[in-house]
Amino acid sequence: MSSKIKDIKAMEILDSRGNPTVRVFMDLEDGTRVRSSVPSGASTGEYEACELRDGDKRRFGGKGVLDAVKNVNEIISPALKGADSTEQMKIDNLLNELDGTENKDKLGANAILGVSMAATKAAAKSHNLEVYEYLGGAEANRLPVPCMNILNGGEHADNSVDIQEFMAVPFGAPSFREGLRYVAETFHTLKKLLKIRGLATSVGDEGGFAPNLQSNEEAIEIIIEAIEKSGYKPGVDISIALDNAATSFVVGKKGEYDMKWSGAGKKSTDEMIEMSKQWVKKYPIILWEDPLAEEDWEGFAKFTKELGDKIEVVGDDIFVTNTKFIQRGIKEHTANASLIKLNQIGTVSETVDAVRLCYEHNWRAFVSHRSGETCDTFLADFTVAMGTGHLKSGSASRSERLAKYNRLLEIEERLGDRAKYYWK
Ligand code: 2PG
Ligand code: MG
Repeated sequence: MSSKIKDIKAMEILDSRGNPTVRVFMDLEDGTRVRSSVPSGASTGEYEACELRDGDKRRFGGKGVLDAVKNVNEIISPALKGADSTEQMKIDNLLNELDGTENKDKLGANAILGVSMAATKAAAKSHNLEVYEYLGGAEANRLPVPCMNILNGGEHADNSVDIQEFMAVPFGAPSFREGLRYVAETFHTLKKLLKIRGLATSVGDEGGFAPNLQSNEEAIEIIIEAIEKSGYKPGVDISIALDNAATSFVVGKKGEYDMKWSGAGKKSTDEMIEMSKQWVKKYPIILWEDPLAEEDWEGFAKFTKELGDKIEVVGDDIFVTNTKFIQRGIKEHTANASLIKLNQIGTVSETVDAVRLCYEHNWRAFVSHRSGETCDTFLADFTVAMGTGHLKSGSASRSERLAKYNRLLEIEERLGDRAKYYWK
């Protein structure tokens, strides 16, 4: 029986926002068949690998992915026929060679990633292994702390909150299962609290509530109340993580921010840092992602100098899971962690490289879904394989978010006594 690739086929499907995305089917000579689906971001970094969209306004407002599908079916599929699915690096290199551009502009990172993930899944299945076992080997036994995005703002919601994500982080729980319970309960309590105040309980793109609040601080305070009312201690059982996605606050020139949704108004880099320092003093914040914009490298370093010994400072748009930018960040002490999104860089091997680079320099790697998702659970297995210790996959609503958390429950159960759960 051979784990060689027999056929690859792609099709256009819809993601959780109803926008087109790529699904890839891979068949091996031994009869193995897998499929993988590619996610898509809204608050994207400028230097992310290219997400190829048709631009034909007559279909999905130009968001169709028929060109990417065609690239899989007509260029990638014939070139990869006969390649061994277990040779991940070789396959990913070949995909990059076929593309030939730095940012995967020709074939599209959505076409390339679909195939790259399918190869990992197919190789695992053909060897009767789970994806996390195949990718991570015998050491893959650490479950991530689920950073659950229970309140949405910024570009992920239509409300008066600037900060894109307010995450509940159950780092004090004894296991993944219990951690997930802690934050799911907090999510339900938060709903009750919002209802009592006459606020909306509709949800944003990642399944967190999206109420109109007076300020960003009010969002943090109501979450703290929800943690307490659920019977947990803020800062002991559950802490808070934020993603400003601050590139979306930028107005005019570098270092000028506008917290426009809440009306908090314009702020300089220094004022943003000052505000953050106050919040870290006042609230149980454990992690802060993209506190400043992707081009504000000096501001980021200043932020990390001020707060990096107290909290995890994560770069998302600024690093785009690209070792070139992470390397610069390490040199300039820009942050102390990188967000990890497979589709920002476009192949499994390059994503693994990004995680390894972080580890080599004592940085943390924070694995993330995208705001446009599918029910593909590759991310869950990838996180356990890499042993990153934390991931974010949205809230306790919307099945594309829960699919990853539920897969992690399965993995934890499979691991039994070997399963580990700790923050750092
Ligand atoms: C982020 C992500 C995921 P998007 O900013 O971290 O939460 O959002 O996928 O829209 O870039
Ligand atoms: Mg982000």
